[in-house]
Formats: sequence, C-alpha cells, structure tokens
Amino acid sequence: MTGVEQRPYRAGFGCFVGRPNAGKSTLTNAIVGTKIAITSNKPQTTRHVIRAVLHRPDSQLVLVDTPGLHRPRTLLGERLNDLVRTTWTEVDVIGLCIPADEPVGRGDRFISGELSELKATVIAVVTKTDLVDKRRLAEQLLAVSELGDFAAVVPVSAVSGHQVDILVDVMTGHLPPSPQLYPDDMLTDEPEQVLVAELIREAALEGVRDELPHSIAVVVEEMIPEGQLMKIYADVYVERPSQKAIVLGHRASRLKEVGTTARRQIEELLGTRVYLDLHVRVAKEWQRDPKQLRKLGF
Ligand SMILES: Nc1nc2c(ncn2[C@@H]2O[C@H](COP(=O)(O)OP(=O)(O)OP(=O)(O)O)[C@@H](O)[C@H]2O)c(=O)[nH]1
Ligand SMILES: [Mg+2]
Repeated sequence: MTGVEQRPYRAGFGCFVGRPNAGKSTLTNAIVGTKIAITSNKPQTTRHVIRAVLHRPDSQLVLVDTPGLHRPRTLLGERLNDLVRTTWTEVDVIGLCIPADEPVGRGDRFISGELSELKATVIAVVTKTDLVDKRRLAEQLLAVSELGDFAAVVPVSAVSGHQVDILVDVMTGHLPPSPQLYPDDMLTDEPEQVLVAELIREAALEGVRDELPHSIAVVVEEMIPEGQLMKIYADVYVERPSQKAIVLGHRASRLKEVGTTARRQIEELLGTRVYLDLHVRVAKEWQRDPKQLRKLGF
C-alpha cells in the first residue's frame, strides 16, 4: 500500500437516550460547548426535540436532544415518548446514557431491548463519572456492558469534561461519509423564542417540587428589539390557581427571582441587554388537554 489515505468527511445525526435525569441534555451541551438544552435535577426537563451541531474540520455531528423515556401518565407524556421513538429511527448513532451513581435498572433494560431492533449503531455511555470512585465505576461499566450488544462502552463526565472528546470521536466514527448538513456557524436550528422560553422554564423549575415542575410551561409572546435592549414578553403557565400562588411567591418575590435568573441567561444567549416581562397564567390541566397542548406548542 502506498500513499496517504484521505479520511472522508462524515456527517450525520446522533442522540442520547435514557431514563429521565440520566444527564442527556447536560452531555449534549458539554459536547457542543454552548447551553442549548436546559437541564435540571427534575425528571422530564426536556420536552422538545432540540438539534445541536458540533462542527469539526472533518465531521459534523448533529445531536438530537430528546426527553427521557418514561411510563406516560398524561397525554403530554405520551407525546414525548412518541417524539423519542421517532428520533431513534432517524439517527445514525445512539448513546444509551446510564448514570454511574445509580444501579442499572429495569428501565435501562427495557430501553436497551428496544434499541437493539434499530439500524443505528448503539453505544453505551456511563454518565456522571465524577460522582463515583474507580471501583464503583468499574463495576458499573461491567454491569452496563452486560445489558446489550454495544459498539462501545464509554464513561464520561459532562461536569468535569472527562472523556467527552473520546465519546465524540467514537460517535463520529459511526457517521456515514456525507457532505456538511448545516452551515458552519449554525449551533442549533431551534428558534430564538423557543430557546428563550426554555431558559425561563429552567429558572422557574429551580426550587419547585413534586408535580409542579411538570405543570410549568412557558410561551414567549413577543420579542421587540429597542436599540441596545431586547424587550421580551412571556407567559408562565401552570395548571391550577394554587400552583400560580407558589410560582408567584409572597408578593411575587419568587417570580421576581425567576425573572432575574432567566434574564441573565437570556442576555448571555442573545448578547444584548434584556427587559423581561413575565406573567403567570392558569391553563387548566393543560398536560391532558389536546387543545391546550397545541397552544403550548406540543
Ligand atoms: N455530577 C454530575 N452531574 C451531572 C452530570 N451530568 C448531568 N448531571 C446532573 O444531572 C441532572 C440531570 O441532568 P439533565 O442533563 O437535565 O438530564 P436529562 O437526561 O436531560 O433529563 P430529562 O431531560 O429530564 O430526561 C442535572 O441536575 C445535572 O446537573 C455529570 O456529568 N456529573
Ligand atoms: Mg434533558
């Protein structure tokens, strides 16, 4: 053999799947280096399918962030599961995320079984390695590799950045030779209004408990540029008047905090100063109501 072999340009789609809270969105953000998907310690934080693009000289990996797969209890839950399954059939490589600090469970086995029927290459990703010691990690890698027939098993920490590059190498290696799919400077195809609404929802999730996180939805009604300032008007929806009181807090003090936190994040995203006007509204039982779901963008 003579000559240097040129590696072909590769481009394609990847996604992380796993139960709620496994660290899928945090990992997606860590890989593209920008906060595109919101994250929280509440299960079912992600509700939309979000595409985030990693550009490298020889490849383009388009990561599709999906909600965690779970047993649905509402119409919203069913819609989310459908979204996830559709995504599975459309990607080239799938990373099944299993946290290092939790035992491999029935949910993981179930998801792994479903993945084995797809044409995509499946890689197991052991997430949150910063939370366990070496011995525990070794045990978890073993348990995970017995879960299915994976092309690779990769431990990562999205928080410390440990092995994130290696995971990307493995994933891009399974993409097909293909021309570039997105323009050079495009990080996501998510509309700005949606990214902004998500940052508000992330702030609103902070410190609320039980079923309230599931009941919160955010819609950005208007974004009006005014010189150096962006004026943003948004509605925070809850399902019941009692929830509205919690989100507002004493003399609307909680809502004010949510606004301040969200505004900082939005200013970082947009690179301008932001005026943020938030209203809390009740949309009765919206998670179960097809008409309301449509209105809220599901
Ligand atoms: N210590 C540590 N925590 C992590 C890591 N990755 C994610 N987390 C935390 O785990 C929680 C869940 O992370 P998400 O990225 O929102 O999880 P997800 O899988 O997208 O969850 P859903 O969207 O609800 O399905 C958050 O509190 C994260 O900060 C990690 O590498 N190390
Ligand atoms: Mg998520």
